Amino acid sequence: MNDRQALRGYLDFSEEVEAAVAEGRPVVALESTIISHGMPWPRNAETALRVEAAVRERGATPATIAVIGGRLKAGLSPEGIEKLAKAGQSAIKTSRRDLPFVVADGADGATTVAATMIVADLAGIRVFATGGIGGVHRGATETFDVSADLEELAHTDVAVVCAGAKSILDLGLTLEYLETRGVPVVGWGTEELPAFYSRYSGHKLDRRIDSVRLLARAMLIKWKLGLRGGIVVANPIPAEYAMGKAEIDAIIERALGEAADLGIKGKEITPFLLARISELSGGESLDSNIRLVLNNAALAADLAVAYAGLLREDSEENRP
Ligand code: PSU
Ligand code: MN
Repeated sequence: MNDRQALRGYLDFSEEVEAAVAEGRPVVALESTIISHGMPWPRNAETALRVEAAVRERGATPATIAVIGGRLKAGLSPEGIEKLAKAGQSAIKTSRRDLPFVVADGADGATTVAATMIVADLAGIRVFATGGIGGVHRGATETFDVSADLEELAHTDVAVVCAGAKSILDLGLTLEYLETRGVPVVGWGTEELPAFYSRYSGHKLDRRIDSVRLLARAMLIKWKLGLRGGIVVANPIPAEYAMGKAEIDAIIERALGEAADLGIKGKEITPFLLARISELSGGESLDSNIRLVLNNAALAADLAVAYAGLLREDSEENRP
């Protein structure tokens, strides 16, 4: 039994994703915690479907990733999306440590960036789009709260297109951690790490990239050299949808204060903050959030197209 057959015991491909992967056509993985825990019903379901459409529009196949009835899914049906979207915070937020248990229980799980990377990798998908990644939380020097997303980026071969990370995190420490673990963080058309709702964070990046072809080449080279791990592609929110820094900072501070007062920690903290920020900003942050995810999906699709093209050229060149 080869690896792919062994995987069949746990992983289901949607028909379109299976065909695209088999034929070497571009595929973009999409996460599902952003659906259940990142946005309120019904805009979460609407957005998930729009994001899939945005990927298709640019010539790639979307593979929304989740666990349904204990099966890993690479490519979720609209019913699957709706199920997780309606479940909201009661869906199991599934990161690396949770994955085997959600499968063993035959349960439904919404996959985080870390778990989505794992399933994408198993499915042979190298490009993934989301909103924001997890990172080093503020106060982590006391709490040790560092998202498993960062460890996953250190060893799983998937490029993650995101709008940076929310400043609920300590963005400076997040960059330091990624540097230590050898994870490239590149700015798409920017020298600065974007801060999700805002195009700017004040943290300079080491590398700006303006060409998907170059980025795809770097991915190919990294993995050919056996330099395992992901790449963070930080894509700033389009200026017209960005929020004012003072406004969003005040909301984030308030949400962080409430979380501290309530003693919220562990896997609950990020979903709590996401939901409070959305409530406190009266929907404006939700609009920005949706726009930036669509923007990331389009870039990820372009990157997947470029990467698939390079892989094809590469295999033709190396044909005996
Ligand atoms: N940050 C966001 N939106 C999100 C998340 C983080 O701006 O939806 C979700 C992602 O699924 C991410 C997870 O992988 O939260 C990180 O959770 P934790 O910090 O518990 O690792
Ligand atoms: Mn955490």
